[in-house]
Amino acid sequence: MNKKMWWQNAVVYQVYPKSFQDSNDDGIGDLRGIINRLDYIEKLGVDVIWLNPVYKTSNIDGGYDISDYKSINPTFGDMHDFEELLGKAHERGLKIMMDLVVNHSSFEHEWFQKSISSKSTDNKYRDYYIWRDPVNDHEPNNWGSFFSGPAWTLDKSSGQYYLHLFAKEQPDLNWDNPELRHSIFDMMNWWATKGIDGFRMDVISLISKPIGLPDGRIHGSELYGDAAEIVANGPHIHDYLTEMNKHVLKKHDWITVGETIGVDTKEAEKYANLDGTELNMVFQFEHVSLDGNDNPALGKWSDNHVSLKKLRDNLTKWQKSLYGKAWNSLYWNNHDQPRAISRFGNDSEEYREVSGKMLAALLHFMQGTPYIYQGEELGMTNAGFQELSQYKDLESINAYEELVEKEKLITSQDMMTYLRARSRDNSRTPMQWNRDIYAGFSHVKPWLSVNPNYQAINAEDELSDPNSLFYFYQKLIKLRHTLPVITDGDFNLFKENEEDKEVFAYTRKNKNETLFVIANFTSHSVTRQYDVPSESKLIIQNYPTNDNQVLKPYEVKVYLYTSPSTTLHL
Ligand code: TEU
Ligand code: CA
Repeated sequence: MNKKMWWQNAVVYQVYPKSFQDSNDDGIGDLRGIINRLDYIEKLGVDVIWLNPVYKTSNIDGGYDISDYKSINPTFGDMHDFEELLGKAHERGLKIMMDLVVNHSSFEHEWFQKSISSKSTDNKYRDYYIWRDPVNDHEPNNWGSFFSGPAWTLDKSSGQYYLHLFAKEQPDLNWDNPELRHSIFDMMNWWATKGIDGFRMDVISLISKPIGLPDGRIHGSELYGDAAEIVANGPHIHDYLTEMNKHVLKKHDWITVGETIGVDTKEAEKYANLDGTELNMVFQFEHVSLDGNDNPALGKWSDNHVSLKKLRDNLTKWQKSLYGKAWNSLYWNNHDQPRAISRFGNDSEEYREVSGKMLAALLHFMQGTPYIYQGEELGMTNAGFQELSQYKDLESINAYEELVEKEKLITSQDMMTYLRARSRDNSRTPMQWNRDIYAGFSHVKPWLSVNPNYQAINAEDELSDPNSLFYFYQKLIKLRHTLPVITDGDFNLFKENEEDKEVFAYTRKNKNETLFVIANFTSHSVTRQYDVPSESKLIIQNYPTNDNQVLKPYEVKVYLYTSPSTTLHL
């Protein structure tokens, strides 16, 4: 694959349907709501909408527990609504990428219902999931679930345990069974006939389990072993994805992105290789795992702030390692991560907008396909919940129970602080459309509280302000579509920037053009010596004025100039 693929020049907008727009006043977002907001998404200028799961679900984990891969969650609408959404998106030149959740299904899925019904060898569905006998009257191994508690649940009637890396209502599918794999490939091709434009593949790095299912490492005072690090990138992962590519992906001009927990740059080179034998790109987790708790037993639960050096080193590593070999995805946040401005910028009234613009520019001038999570383009912030009862996400609720009540590892007050910093609900609060009650998301009380700051942060106000964050994103997207160097240029940290604690600066360069991006990560002014050719154009900035060599709080400036000639003049 040498020519540029369409998705290398694309920008993706992520829609979490439950929180985007309610059209029928039940307090829950739906497909009709998305249809009604297509003008808004089109105006932003993105190319692709990634829809979080819209399938029939048991509703345990925000739709990531699918009970029927071929039907639509009735709370969101029906298949006609879906087809209408797809058709109307296509009319506007917007593509739709669906979520593919096939590491596990819901326990209510027909396959699991048949699987659990009997362990007889005539029951071919038994082997669609991962069943094991108890070991010394206990779970088959020490693995913990991502959502607290053990990763195994006993089925009393057969006396065997089934594996679930997530909730017990999300049993893991057995990818070592070829018939299961082909059932999934058929289902993917069935969606292809509907005309969808690709898949985001949920925890796809976890589908090939290690042989013998050995115990995981126990970190600190944790109760369970770490399954993720030994399950990720299992023995057959690349065989299974190559097979999927052959039976499904290579037949379609799709965008595909694997959500890949536990993937480093070496592994990413395989998943997202430029020969196109597996996936187009992956979501790596490194840059969103740098601010975890110093106590490994607490994992992601912390309110630490990552140092600029660590963040810059990590992003630089991904930019440089994948260059010419594989393709990056670029993201600051999504439905599982806290809001970017609250985490990496500054969500105070004074600096919210300017730091949001700085983060946006820094990411959007890197190489890869950028993902914008709904509300990011408005500068939405973390939820700020004060009560445990405001949280709806099972990960948060279970973690509180396990860490505060059961293990007594931390105080309730500390956990509330950590939830405010890291709960997945921070990004799931309803989209802020306007100043009406419930922010224009619904006319009734939404399923999750609206962030009270919707009076100050909402789409309607930003659409009427030419200097808003919304239009800044719109401009970044336009620049990506028009300046090839953003897609194909190489990446280099600005000289001697490796140790800088305040400034992140880099160049992108191809044979014609060079970009110079310089950003102040702090809330004070700094000065730096940098020279750009006198004919350089300042193509985007987040302050109305530019003082040479000075960077105001969270200031970002991006210069474009002709690449210095590399030919020798004798
Ligand atoms: O996420 C995988 C996953 O492990 C993380 O979301 C994890 O929960 C996060 O890093 C916080 O600790 C995917 C989906 O994106 C997520 O919404 C699902 O809950 C999960 O898989 C199970 O399907
Ligand atoms: Ca609704």
